[in-house]
Amino acid sequence: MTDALKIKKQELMRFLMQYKFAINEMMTKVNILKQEFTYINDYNPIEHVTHRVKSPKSILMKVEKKDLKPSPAVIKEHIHDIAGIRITCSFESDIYIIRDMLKQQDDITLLSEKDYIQSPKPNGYRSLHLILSIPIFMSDRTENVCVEVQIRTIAMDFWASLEHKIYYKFNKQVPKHLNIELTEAAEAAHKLDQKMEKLHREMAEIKAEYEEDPLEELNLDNERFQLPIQFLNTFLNDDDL
Ligand code: 0O2
Repeated sequence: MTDALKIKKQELMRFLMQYKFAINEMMTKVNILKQEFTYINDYNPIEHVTHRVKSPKSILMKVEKKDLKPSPAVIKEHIHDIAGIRITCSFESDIYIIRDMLKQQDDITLLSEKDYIQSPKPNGYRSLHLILSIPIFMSDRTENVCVEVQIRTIAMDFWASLEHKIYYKFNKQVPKHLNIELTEAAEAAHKLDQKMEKLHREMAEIKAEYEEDPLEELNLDNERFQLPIQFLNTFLNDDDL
């Protein structure tokens, strides 16, 4: 490899690293929100989280598709899903709670939002897409980096994964009857989400009525501690001051 190419490869690595760091920052935030929410509301709104940095090959394909000048500055300005995070929730209402929790963080800027839940795509695709910008503190500079966050339910994710496989299996030319069945399946997934949300609400009401948090016990990050009542009293006194 010539020296010039080596230098270019290093630059490319530094370019992609900002996206990796942006994902790391966002993942820390998501994990904190998840733990805090779980403590306050007594259930975990996030089933699982996946992330990826777009491959150089996929970035290049997007550059060509969008007819962009292949320079780092142009790519950074126009391609917003180089860093991608997908958050899968149990219930549709959780999606908007997580969106709001992310939006209100001081160092996060919401650049755009596409709500394919309120307005599904014609094929039935549902998901909430956010483009967020987050500052990354590098050794010699601060970079504001875009991260695409897709938030969806388990049912939406199940459907999207299968649809994605079918789409690529048929090289984007899906037979008509499969498209119709996929749209029907999306509708069934949506009905399931509505049913599960209703059950979840009913359960929450019952729980609020019958369950009490025992005072002498503390649950911190799934670890149970005995809580001496004297300690609790001390804490309350300090807090009152
Ligand atoms: P990958 O491999 O998932 O990253 P953009 O090209 O991003 O500037 P666009 O198309 O308006 O503009 O973006 P949009 O609508 O926000 O959707 C981008 C991503 O959402 C896709 O990424 C998919 O991950 C997902 N998505 C959107 N529509 C569908 C759909 O009909 N089915 C499935 N399964 N996923 C969808 P990429 O770049 O296509 O690929």
